[in-house]
Amino acid sequence: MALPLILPICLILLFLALYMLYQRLRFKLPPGPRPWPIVGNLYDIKPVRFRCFAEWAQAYGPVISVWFGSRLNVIVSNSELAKEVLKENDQQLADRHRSRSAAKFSRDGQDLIWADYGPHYVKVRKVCTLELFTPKRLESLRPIREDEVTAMVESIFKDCANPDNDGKSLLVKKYLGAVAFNNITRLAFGKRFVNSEGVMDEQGLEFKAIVANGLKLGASLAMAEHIPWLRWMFPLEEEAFAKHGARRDRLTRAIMEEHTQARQKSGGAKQHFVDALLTLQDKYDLSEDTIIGLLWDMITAGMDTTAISVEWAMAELVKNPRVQHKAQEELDRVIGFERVLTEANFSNLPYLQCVAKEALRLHPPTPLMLPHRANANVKIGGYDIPKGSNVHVNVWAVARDPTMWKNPLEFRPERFLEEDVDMKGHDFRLLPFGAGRRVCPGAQLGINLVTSMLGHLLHHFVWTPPEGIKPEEIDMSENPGLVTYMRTPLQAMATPRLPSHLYKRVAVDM
Ligand code: HEM
Ligand SMILES: *[C@@H]1O[C@H](CO)[C@@H](O)[C@H](O)[C@H]1NC(C)=O
Ligand SMILES: CC(=O)N[C@H]1CO[C@H](CO)[C@@H](O)[C@@H]1O
Repeated sequence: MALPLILPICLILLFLALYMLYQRLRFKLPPGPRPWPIVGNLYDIKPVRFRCFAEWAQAYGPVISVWFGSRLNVIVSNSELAKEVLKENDQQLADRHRSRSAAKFSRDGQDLIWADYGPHYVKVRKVCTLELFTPKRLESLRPIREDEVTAMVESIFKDCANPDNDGKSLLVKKYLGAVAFNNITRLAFGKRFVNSEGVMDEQGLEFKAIVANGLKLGASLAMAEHIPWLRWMFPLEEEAFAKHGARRDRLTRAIMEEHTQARQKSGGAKQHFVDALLTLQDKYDLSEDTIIGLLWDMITAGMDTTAISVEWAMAELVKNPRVQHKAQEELDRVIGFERVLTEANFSNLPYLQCVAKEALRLHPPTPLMLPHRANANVKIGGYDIPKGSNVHVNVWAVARDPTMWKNPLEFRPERFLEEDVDMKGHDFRLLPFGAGRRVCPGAQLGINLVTSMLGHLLHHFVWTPPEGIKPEEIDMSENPGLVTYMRTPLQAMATPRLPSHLYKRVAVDM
């Protein structure tokens, strides 16, 4: 039966094998593990990719080739090469590789995160830096962040005080995820989908379902993703993608419509991203697809990254009581026992800032950043990187490089008091937000959120391991994925340490 089918498949296979061979002969590619025909190194890569790539870098050197199917991926693992990628060759390496799901969700890069470098990208990035992430707007949205962080404190306090929870530890992630969800959706959409009793409304449920469904769709493709000629076998997925997109657009349009009506009624625009984008639509010539894409970029890029960073930081603080006490001493000295901290106090809390930085050094939430793609042939570390290859910087490995860092595996925030190291893309030893043209536009917002959540958690509570667990027994291994959760979500005991009237949410209505 299948003869007419087998022949073209064989031809395609042959073509792919020859193509890989051609690239390997024509170019001086970085060294790496030996690829298999068709699948390349896909079956050699261990699930926690950045650890696997760091091991290979030990064996083959700081720049390696890894084949995902027939596509070349280059991973660099030291600060010198990170600089070559993100500074010297920044412009040639500023395109994005879009996985199939990313391509679908972003309508082939009509948003920011998944857009290739070009006029559209430059325009949208300008909207971000000149309009959305300005210090002024971030400052005006600060009450929302403080509302959400104090709501988190209140909800932990209630759970601690509940006699049913006596002697039980808390699942830390639950609280962090809620803040992140509410905070970011509120900054972006200007909506709180949860009422004061913690009950989520219909739009909120729809919203959550869309986020969860997106993750599921994104994860379902691993095989067909890298071996394009297999895709015809999965027609159902195409339909699922289309449905998902339509559902997302419907919800977003409804929210946008609410804002437009509110604006017409009140005559003034609010500070939320959705209002900003709608009022700037004409000035920057933004399509509706782009506005929807941008709003969802903020949700996907901002939500998990901040919650994950705080969870890792809390795990380190439970493991290192010395650091926790020192941070609490600073909070007591600067803020005292009669007030709660605000973002205005950060500048007087240098040690707290170092704790956040040290956590982002050891546990960057996107250890391989996002995949950059070469739009021209370039040279990195003396090797050829052909146009169309993907380039990753293993920022996790760079920040643990023993030739750059003293005792790199030790959680010691003091290192940043001794030597101030920038983490927003100016110092290539520490790149949790990337660097160059594609650097994270939400870096300052992310740092504020992480520092604020950590500060409140430490000022209000003492954190200890669950009963019967020693600090050194906490599992610090990572879950596989583009963003790196803890494999075993952190469980910890929280003991209040301030007068009880300070555990009230500071609600704002905006
Ligand atoms: C601790 C928190 C965060 C970390 C560690 C982080 C890290 C990163 C990294 C590594 C990249 C990729 C850079 C590259 O490809 O070179 C990125 C991109 C991005 N981030 Fe963040 N991020 C955080 C929070 C946020 C927040 C709160 C927002 C917005 C609400 C945000 C919005 C974005 C966007 C839109 C991009 C795409 C930029 C582009 O492609 O040009 N991020 N982030
Ligand atoms: C903390 O910030 C508040 C304003 O939010 C300010 O009144 C107070 O003086 C600050 N305290 C310190 C020590 O910075
Ligand atoms: C629901 C809401 O708008 N605010 C939440 C912010 O995050 C904390 C974290 O637990 C929740 O308790 C709040 O309800």
